[in-house]
Amino acid sequence: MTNPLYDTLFGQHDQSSAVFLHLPGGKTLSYADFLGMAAQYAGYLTQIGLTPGDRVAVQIEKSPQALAVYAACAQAGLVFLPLNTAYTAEEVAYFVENSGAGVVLCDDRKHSDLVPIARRCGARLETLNGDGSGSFAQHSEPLPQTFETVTRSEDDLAAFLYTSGTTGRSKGAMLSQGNLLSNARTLTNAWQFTPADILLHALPIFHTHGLFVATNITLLAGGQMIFLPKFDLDQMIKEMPRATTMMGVPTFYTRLLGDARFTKELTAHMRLFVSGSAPLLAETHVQFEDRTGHRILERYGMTETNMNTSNPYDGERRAGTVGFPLPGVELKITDSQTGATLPQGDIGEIEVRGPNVFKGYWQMPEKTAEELRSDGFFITGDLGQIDADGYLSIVGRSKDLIISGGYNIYPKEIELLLDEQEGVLESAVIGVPHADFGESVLGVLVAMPGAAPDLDQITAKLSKSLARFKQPRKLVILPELPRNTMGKVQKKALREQFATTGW
Ligand code: MCA
Ligand code: AMP
Repeated sequence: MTNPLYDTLFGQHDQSSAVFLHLPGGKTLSYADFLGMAAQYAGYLTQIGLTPGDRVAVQIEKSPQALAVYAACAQAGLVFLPLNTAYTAEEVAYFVENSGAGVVLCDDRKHSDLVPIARRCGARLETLNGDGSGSFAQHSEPLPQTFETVTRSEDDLAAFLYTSGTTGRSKGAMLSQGNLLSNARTLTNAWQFTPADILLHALPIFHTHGLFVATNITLLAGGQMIFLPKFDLDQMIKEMPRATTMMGVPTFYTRLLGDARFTKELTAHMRLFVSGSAPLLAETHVQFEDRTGHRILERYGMTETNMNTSNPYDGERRAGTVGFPLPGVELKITDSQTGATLPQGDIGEIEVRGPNVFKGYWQMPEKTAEELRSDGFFITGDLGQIDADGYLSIVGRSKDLIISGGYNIYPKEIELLLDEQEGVLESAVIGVPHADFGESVLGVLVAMPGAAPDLDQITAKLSKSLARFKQPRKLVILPELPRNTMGKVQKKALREQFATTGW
């Protein structure tokens, strides 16, 4: 095998006229046509001088073309670096600079903002729009629909996914071909995916869930995807009858349950519903079963590790738990201070080891060493407890993290910006309960003596720097922040204070 990731996920289909994607408007795209487009992209990326290991940063709308860039990177041995389409130019600048990307692909709307950034970073800027148009597509179009796959090994890097950090600086998680492949194989088996599966795909494809979980499994199994540009309740309900499986964040499930058209009849033919990326309330699990007769299969993963645990396909899917370690994944609950393994039933830090665990953070050896032990165990920052039957529950987080609608938001990044604003002495950002997104962002400010910070002006300023989903939904001013005797801000006390305010 010359290139394990490409050959296993993509190359196996290169002569296949079977449908890969169902697209809006009733169009379909076959595996062979998809791979022909990917080969043209691989040809162009190589023609412009990229060589194996170079990074390709991509901030484009969800489309077959966007997925073909992923395939092209695998085929040409390049590192695929997808970015949230909601990121501002300021945020993108950091990723391009930090990764040293050789090429940046964006859509027409972002182009003028990214020109100076690409120039400063010495990256080539090309456009690729959601409808498939753009300079990248134009330049690739005349090239052959075949490309000689570049030889790679399982240890070679396939993707960087940036994850924010508790220090406020994003870190590029380096994922190898072997990381992605091992998880794809494990999950395809665990969840019994076959060529007969049609996955209803409404997740974004710049994160692990929509890209490596949903897409890699479908590719490996040779199935099909109903590829929706985003979650849209009407579309989900319209397309459900054609699907066999669906994957989503908890917000997908609560939104579906909130619609009277989502009935037992609509889902009777479905084989599997998977949830992850954020905690699924046990109450949602129960309501879903009452309404549809299906028990949602909840699993647990991270950008750095892909999927770690899953409820069983056969056997009891236990509400409020994330199931058992997947085959090949070792999991232990440890004391956060000493690292010692705790007795079964105790609450502690979740640590995982296996072929799924990433290779470290790009050019951040110290950060890597803090989280990835020398024996290969990764310290997840999640707090867990294993019950007598071996089911893992996630009971909290040791890391300061907010998960809103499945997107991770690190308070520190927002606090650093708030602290710079006029009249602000200090700030604390917390997650407060939100009926739709699970959690949403609240910014608590303390004013400088005699100052009266202008909250509207601060909100407007943040919108230039931060993606919309990270922006506080509300800012409040307190006379002081609660602190413990060591002077550390007590976020738990703040969360309790604002828990019932209903944002
Ligand atoms: C959109 N908005 C959000 C979010 N999404 N605000 C906070 N949190 C969000 N997640 C903003 C919009 O910009 C808009 O701003 C307003 O909220 C309302 O947007 P709405 O139309 O309701 O949102 P939407 O477009 O329907 O999106 C909601 C969504 C989406 C469907 C839940 O966020 C989504 O697809 N989330 C999935 C994220 C995901 O794939 N996570 C996996 C990470 P305005 O107020 O200006 O109108 S991978 C991972 O976590 C690990 C590895 C794992 O285990 O999977
Ligand atoms: P990310 O950094 O986007 O990869 O997010 C990973 C984090 O999402 C994990 O560390 C958990 O805190 C959270 N997460 C993922 N799946 C679940 C789940 N099923 N239940 C609770 N939290 C989850």
